[in-house]
Amino acid sequence: MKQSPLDHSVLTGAAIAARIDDLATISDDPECLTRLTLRLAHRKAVARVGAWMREAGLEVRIDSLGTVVGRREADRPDAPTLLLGSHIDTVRDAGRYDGNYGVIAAISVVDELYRQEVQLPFAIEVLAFGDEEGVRFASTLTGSRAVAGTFDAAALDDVDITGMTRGEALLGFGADPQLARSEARDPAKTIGYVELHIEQGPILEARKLPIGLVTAINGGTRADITIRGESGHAGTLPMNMRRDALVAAAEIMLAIEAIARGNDALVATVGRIEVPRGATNTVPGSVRMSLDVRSSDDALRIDALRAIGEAMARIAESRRVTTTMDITYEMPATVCDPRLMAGLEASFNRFGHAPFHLSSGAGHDAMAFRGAIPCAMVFTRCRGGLSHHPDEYASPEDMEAAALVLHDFILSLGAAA
Ligand code: HGY
Ligand code: MN
Ligand code: MN
Repeated sequence: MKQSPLDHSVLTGAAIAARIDDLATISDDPECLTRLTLRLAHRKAVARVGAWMREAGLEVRIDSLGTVVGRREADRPDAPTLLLGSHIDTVRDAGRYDGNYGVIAAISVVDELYRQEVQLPFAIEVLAFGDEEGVRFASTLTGSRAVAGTFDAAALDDVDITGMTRGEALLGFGADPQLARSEARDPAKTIGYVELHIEQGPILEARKLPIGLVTAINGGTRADITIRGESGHAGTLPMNMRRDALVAAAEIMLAIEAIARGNDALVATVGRIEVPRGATNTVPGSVRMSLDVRSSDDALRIDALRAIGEAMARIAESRRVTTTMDITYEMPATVCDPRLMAGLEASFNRFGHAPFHLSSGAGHDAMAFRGAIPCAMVFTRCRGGLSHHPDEYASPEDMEAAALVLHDFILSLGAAA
């Protein structure tokens, strides 16, 4: 517990980087950073982040979806609340900054307010969501959707590769998903949600800018594709008699790539493919693969999904296989709130940063607030644009720059109230 508000400041790039490195030691995999939602490493990270929140003077609780909620009261009753935060779950073999930076930076900002004994006319909540990546379960953003009031209980029936449902995993985590609806914040009493995040792309680095202001977050669709042909003996089945599901999948993947290459505002990825019960000497009879399609333009994304469906039908017919596509996640593009952006832009200017605007190709918890609570994001430069990769890196200087902007934004919000 902090001895006195005059302790050393943690609102520095070095202190943020040190905590990111500390949190990165908490992994489900001893070989690399993997922290999937509701697994043991997530539980340990919740404890570590909760301790840092308490040191920052926050009242800490774990909500019914496993989100760590650190709350700082206003200097008056019945005040609105400003939401800050990001996520602490990761992909497999992840970088350590994606999500974790935004949570740690928000804690550093609130810790500085506590150290400075700043009183504000609004409450602040720092939220460490634990289900942004959607790796363990098909759907995602359950924690942020619950806070935004857009939670869909169907997500509790998602199953992981062991057959455990999300609902069971939540109960095992000590959370009670039946209370999810009670997590919704009242939009009338919520100023907005502001998230700091690494860019996960090459634009800020290419422009030699440390930070940028996000205008919109691209919409995305995720699906599971199944292709069924017929398995057979690799040595005896003539090529012209085969209904090889994996070769059909290869042709479908190339068709998906060609469709996405057709428009700069579109990206499509097959990130995962498996041949259930496959063997070297067996012609693959069935294939399961993932699909991830994104665009800043929702109509373009929907049109691309239609074109992918048509290509699958054409290839299925020519190769005498059958295909199915099950949509597991759909999120329209999210436009960031102009008023929050204007406030952040004023802070950019006060620190002499060009308020460069860019859209986000990556999805974020901020998307969950779309249409419910105003949201805004600030990006930091990301070396080589690399992310979802162990070499992901953001410099302490750039991470500090975004955190100082957030701190200034909060003080100016308080002064203007
Ligand atoms: O997939 C994404 O864009 C995010 O990193 N979950
Ligand atoms: Mn992220
Ligand atoms: Mn990510």
